[in-house]
Order: sequence, then C-alpha cells, then structure tokens
Amino acid sequence: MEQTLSIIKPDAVKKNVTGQIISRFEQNDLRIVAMKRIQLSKAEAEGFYYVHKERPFFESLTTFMSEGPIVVMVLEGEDAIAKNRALMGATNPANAESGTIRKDFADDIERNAVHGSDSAESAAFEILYFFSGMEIR
Ligand code: IDP
Ligand code: MG
Repeated sequence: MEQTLSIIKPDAVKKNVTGQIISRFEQNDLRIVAMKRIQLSKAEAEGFYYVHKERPFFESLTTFMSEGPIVVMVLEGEDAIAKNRALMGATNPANAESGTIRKDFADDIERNAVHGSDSAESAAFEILYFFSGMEIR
C-alpha cells in the first residue's frame, strides 16, 4: 500500500466535476483516506510549488492555484503514485491519452484539472503540507 497527494485544481472545482474525478480514483481501486476543500493563499501556493520557483510559469501557476477553492486528497492503494499519474494523463491535455482526467477535463497546460505527486519523496512532502497524521484514516 502506498499513499499519494491529489489536488483537484481551481479550474475543475469551478466546472463542478469534483465527483466525476473522484469516481475515477475509486473505480481504479484508489481509496480516499483524507480529503478537504480549501482555498490557498498565494504564499501557500508558492510554498507547495517551491520546486518550480525558477520556472517561467511559477508566477502564473501560483496565481491560478490560489484563484479559487481546491479539493485536496490523500489517495491510498497499490502503486498509488504511479496509478494516479496514469489516470491523470500528460501535463499538457493536448498530449494526454483518451480516457485520462486531463484529456477529459483540462483546458490547457496550466489549467490542467489535477495535481498528483510524482515520487515517494514528493508524496511525503505534499501530504504533510496539507494534512496532519490525525486527519489521515
Ligand atoms: P505535472 O503537474 O504533470 O507533474 P509539472 O511539470 O510538475 O507537471 O508542473 C506543475 C504544474 O505547472 C502543471 O501541472 C501545470 O499546472 C503547470 N505547468 C507546467 N508546465 C507549464 C507550462 O509550460 N506553462 C504553464 N504552466 C505549466
Ligand atoms: Mg509535478
């Protein structure tokens, strides 16, 4: 069993497709073991995405991620990190395979519906960024 962090980003929350996205996780044997709906401040979005702080899209990305509410989840299951990434599809929805979340719900490379941890190290950091041990059951 492995845990990963998933975020339904402001674009997808605004479109009211939270339930459709969560269904895909459950249909693929990922279990929600923690979940909340919050709105990040700009500084909180910058802290979450600090690994990208030198990238040209950092300013725009963190403005987008703080523009409206998000739904943050810890998903648990076998190979949860890789499985979630596969369900998400490519960063740019134009390159995402059919049937993936980003193909079906993302607008463009920035407003791309979901976030998922990309390694065990990032999952550990990202889960702790949003949840305390008591909130994960
Ligand atoms: P990932 O979310 O597929 O892991 P990353 O490369 O880690 O992709 O980028 C983090 C987020 O930054 C992406 O999900 C997307 O919202 C945004 N992003 C990535 N590349 C670009 C870009 O070239 N232009 C604008 N935004 C981008
Ligand atoms: Mg990433």
